[in-house]
Amino acid sequence: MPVVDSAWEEWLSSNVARGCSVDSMIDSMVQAGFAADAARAAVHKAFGQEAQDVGAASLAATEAVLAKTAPRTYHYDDSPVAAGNVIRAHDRDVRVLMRCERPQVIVFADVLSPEECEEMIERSRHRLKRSTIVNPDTGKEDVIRNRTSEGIWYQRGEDAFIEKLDRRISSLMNWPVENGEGLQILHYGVTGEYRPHFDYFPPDQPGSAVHTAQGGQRVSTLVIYLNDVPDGGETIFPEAGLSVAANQGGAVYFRYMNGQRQLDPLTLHGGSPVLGGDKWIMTKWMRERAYG
Ligand code: PD2
Ligand code: ZN
Repeated sequence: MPVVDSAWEEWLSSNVARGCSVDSMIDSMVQAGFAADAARAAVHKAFGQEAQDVGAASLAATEAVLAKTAPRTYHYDDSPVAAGNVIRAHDRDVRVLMRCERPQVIVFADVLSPEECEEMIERSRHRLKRSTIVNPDTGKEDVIRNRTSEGIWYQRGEDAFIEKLDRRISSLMNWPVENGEGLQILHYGVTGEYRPHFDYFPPDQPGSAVHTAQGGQRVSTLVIYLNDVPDGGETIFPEAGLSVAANQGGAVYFRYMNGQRQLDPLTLHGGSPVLGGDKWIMTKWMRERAYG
């Protein structure tokens, strides 16, 4: 049976920081061979540690009360994204391919040019950090099963190129650039996947208050595809029965927090396994307020 060694500690803290749910993390550890009790204890410890670090327990309690008193049915108010078939986004015209109202999902083409996609990939290729663990029983490297990818973050406006993309994305999402987290690049190889999850921080989980202390809750996401994935790798919304294919320069937008601070459970989503080739994405998460 595996033990919580330094690789697992790192996995735990990075998944807490990434906003993964308690249940999904326990599930992944059990699938990797941990006993359920041991997995539960390790995950709760990881969340507890973060909450203590910023003294956020009272914030967690407040968020939990808000979640209980909020109306149960998510109200679909108007999305901030502009109407029309083509949206002028800062320096570029972006085509709308599909809009879904419940959940609020929009598929775009041409958010980035092929050259911009290639540049992002080349800049990132050598800076990726692999998400692997060493299996103490076999000594082999095991991939983390709910998120088999490797990634890297860029600071908002870190150079002129990144700043241009931050501005374009902010204009497209019609949300202030200051409310955006830094861009994240993820790379998946064959079989790589990202199991279904919410991008928002579940209010009833103690670890969430740590993440919302700065900038508030996440409100919307834009996932941009940096390459054509030959087979598999779609972004899926299982509760809505939606699937978006990865086409270079295209993107999927989804909004999960409305003006009343309700969160939309229909935005459960994942990256389905890559079956051929590889997959590169760039993700922007927007917050309620200025972030960072
Ligand atoms: O790779 C994807 O399609 C994907 C799926 C779900 C990315 C994310 N979530 C994300 O970056 O949050
Ligand atoms: Zn996601």
